[in-house]
Amino acid sequence: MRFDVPEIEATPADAWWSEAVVYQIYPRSFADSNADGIGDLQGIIERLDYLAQLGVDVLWLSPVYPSPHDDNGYDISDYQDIDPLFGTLADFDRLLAAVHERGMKLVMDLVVNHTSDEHPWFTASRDEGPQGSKRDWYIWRPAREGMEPGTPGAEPNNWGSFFSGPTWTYDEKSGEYYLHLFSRKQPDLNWENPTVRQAVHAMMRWWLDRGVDGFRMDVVNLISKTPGLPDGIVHEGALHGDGSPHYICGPRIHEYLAEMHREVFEDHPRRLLTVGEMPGVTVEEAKLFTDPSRRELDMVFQFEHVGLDQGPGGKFDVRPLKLTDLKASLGRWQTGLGETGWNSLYWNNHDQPRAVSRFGDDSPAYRDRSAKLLATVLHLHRGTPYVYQGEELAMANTRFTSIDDFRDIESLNYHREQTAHGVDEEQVLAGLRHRSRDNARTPMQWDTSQHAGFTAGTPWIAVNPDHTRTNAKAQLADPDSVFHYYRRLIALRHTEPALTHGDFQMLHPDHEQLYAFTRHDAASGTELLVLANFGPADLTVDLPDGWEHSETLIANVPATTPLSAPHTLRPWEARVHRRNA
Ligand code: ISL
Ligand code: CA
Repeated sequence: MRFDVPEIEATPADAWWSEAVVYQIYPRSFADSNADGIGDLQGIIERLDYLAQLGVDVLWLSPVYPSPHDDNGYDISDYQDIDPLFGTLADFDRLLAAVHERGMKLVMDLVVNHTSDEHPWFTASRDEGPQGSKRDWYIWRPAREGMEPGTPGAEPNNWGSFFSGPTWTYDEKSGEYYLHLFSRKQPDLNWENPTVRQAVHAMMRWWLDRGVDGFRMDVVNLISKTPGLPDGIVHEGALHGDGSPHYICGPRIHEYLAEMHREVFEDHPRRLLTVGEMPGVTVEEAKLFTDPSRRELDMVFQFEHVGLDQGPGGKFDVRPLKLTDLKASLGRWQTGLGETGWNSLYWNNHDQPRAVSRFGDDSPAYRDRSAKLLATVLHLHRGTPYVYQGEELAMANTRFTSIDDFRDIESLNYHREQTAHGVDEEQVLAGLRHRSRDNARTPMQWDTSQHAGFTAGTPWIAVNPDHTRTNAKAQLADPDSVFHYYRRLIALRHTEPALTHGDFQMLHPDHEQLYAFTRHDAASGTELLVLANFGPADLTVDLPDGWEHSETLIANVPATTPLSAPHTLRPWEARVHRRNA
């Protein structure tokens, strides 16, 4: 690995993070050291050897800043401290040092589309009224023309929030509304104001001076809004207007990110990692964001492949996924960012259902094998892979009996809004069981003990009862486990240049059960073939020419036979072959 490269590389494949695997920690659910039921920094420190053994290069921490936790820390009330729930700044410094000692890096979550409504910037903006010096740090508007302020429908526009309800909350004292794309406790910052941007840049430099290695930037493509904040279209069956065309990749987004690069990253002595989370971003936009010559971001999280199994009713309107759609989408991103730009690769995170339950088969027979298949497919794509805590164990969606089992504001608000509008509760719960973000947020499964070794107290959200079957302790002891399979895949990224540099070519794009592609690296003269059987039935495939005697690099079914033409793959079998080319 090449660390500490001071300049922007001509091609992303030359940057250190092109050979890196990132591991996402959701601190609240990772490891609790003091038995209060909530994961903390000391808990992470105690588990660092586990992560070093897995072999990941970078840790991304979901937010650990002071917060009222309306949205589990994505509502920040102080950007330059640690929430006492998680520890102290001194604990953070110890964590960072311990991460660096093990040769890993640490990336912080940067949440600057919005703050908490308890951040002093917002309380000043609200309480000092329209003439106050911080008023235009946020987005305040009067009621709609001719409407009585504070009455239903009087909001400045018709946008619906990500977390149900309107995006506006009325402040009686000043007689105006503030904008919040997420919860009412997450007011949007006004990025049009240069003082806001400077304050954000200064805060980022403060963390870099502390030694962090980069930022994952929360919904960073939403920070520029269309001037005038026009109404959105009201889609059939929707309760609010769709404001997204007016805030996704808005008019000044590239300007803001280029400015951030200049002000924060350009002169920094260390080469950092920056990844922008970007709902609704297109390949064309992503290419602009990640083109090294434009000096904006290193990579983005796109959302296309996690939206293919939803209907017109949105994320809780669950539809079956067609493998051909998944391949068409991921394949297009591979090609689109092949020459210029760089992909980040993920199946799940703290906002998505568990990968094995969504894209694989979490029945006992195929759970581990299909989890390994998903890992194989993802890690063999071109880009930087992200592993979400527990994914390396094949952690699955949990069982939710009633609404009382949920904790996430998105799920709770959705349930309240839908049932209030007369939607059948069973139908609402069915959607939530598949898609609630709480599926990803159940505690990390360390062992078979009562709360899976996560806490000696009462966990803030129930552990998945399947931890007696799926846990780190058992998997560390089993050389065929999902954990050890991930470890081998991660090691391959460090030793096999074709993973980083190879061109991507999709094979059989119209096949409904086979995910197959090649990676060709001219410089090292190697070619890789990936074959994955997405289903519980045997599958006989035609091989491309000349692969019969190739070497097996990795496979999820033990004692695999040599490749033959035609070749039969067993249920959920995935294998990678290598040859000189
Ligand atoms: O899960 C979603 C809501 O339907 C996503 O659209 C999610 O809100 C989106 O990915 C943005 O996520 C990020 O910002 C949110 C926060 O709740 C998420 O946890 C975070 O990852 C607001 O800060
Ligand atoms: Ca704790």
